[in-house]
Amino acid sequence: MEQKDLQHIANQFEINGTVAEVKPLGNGLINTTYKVTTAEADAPDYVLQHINNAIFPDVDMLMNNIVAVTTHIRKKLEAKHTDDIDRKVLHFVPCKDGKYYYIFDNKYWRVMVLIPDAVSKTGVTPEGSKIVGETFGDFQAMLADIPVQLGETIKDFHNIEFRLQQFHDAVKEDKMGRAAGVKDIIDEIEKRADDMCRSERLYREGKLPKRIAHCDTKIDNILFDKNDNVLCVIDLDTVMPSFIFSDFGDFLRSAANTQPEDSPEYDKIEFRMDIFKSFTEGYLKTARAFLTPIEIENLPYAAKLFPYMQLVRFFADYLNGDTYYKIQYPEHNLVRSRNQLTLLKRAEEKEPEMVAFIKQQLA
Ligand code: GN1
Ligand code: MG
Repeated sequence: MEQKDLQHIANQFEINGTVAEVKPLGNGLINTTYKVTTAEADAPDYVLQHINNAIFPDVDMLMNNIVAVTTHIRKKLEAKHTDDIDRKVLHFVPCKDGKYYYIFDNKYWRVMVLIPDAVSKTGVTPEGSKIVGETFGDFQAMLADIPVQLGETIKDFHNIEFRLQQFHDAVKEDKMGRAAGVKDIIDEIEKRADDMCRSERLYREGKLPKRIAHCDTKIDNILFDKNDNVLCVIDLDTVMPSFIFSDFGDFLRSAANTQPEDSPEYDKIEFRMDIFKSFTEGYLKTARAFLTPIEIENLPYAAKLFPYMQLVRFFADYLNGDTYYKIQYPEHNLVRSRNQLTLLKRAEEKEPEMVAFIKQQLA
């Protein structure tokens, strides 16, 4: 995209200062991001983002969610007299017409204030996992009493009954003729299906609430200052009503696996209890006050649900001919499926230890 178009887009938003330059920032896989530098030394710089409308079809809902969430968090921080609030919550900037996005060239764009001197981290350590647990527990806690109803930016994203329906359709259609060769995986999925739908059943019975979850819980989605203090949670596109299990389980699915999610070295896959323990300790510290006994009791279930759900999603995609997840070789989604199945089995073996650890934390 040309500099003059990028500057034109940036200028549709209510920014302070004069746009001097717009240049690429970071390397996100979903959205495309730019830094907007303003000419004046005392004016903030901004982040301009092209929103991936293929993954997030309802941009209106998406931005309504994000503005509701950031506004609510800001109020909470103000009530606590937190210092430096502008660095502790993202601040989105409206357009001159009041909307929080601008359409140019059939693409959706948004702007937020750049938080200066912030750094991000990647990788998994027990210390880092404890911070992730605390930070996302706090994020959920601040949103536990948000007064507005948010939308599901990806419908049924973490609904296991819906994911199993997609899997059953894929088996029935068997578009690629792959089902006969992978009966063992179909059986492994089927034999756990009933237990794994527990969350949706509890929800229907009114025993399990949906709250606001981030749904992409990882250390990469936290900004830190230069002294390693947490500033804020970022990447709010998947923030939506869900079970708290979404953040708890999906973090462990990726962080507690000793192998990458597409490694074919299944015998090297372990479910890391050191990560489980430090993450859970951090999470309970900030989330405990609002969690119900049923939510707490089902945290080990959540640690199994997410490898299971990802198995179901990768495997359905394999049967459908690999239309959702990008693949590098024909059996890639099958390898991912076997990897997640192995992780699930390793997590199942650790369940008694998880239960004991949580009990000890609450004592
Ligand atoms: C996708 O794009 P990425 O890697 O952040 C997927 C997640 C899966 C993950 C598995 C919108 O996330 O739900 O857990 O792949 N995101 C979407 O690798 O489907
Ligand atoms: Mg992501």
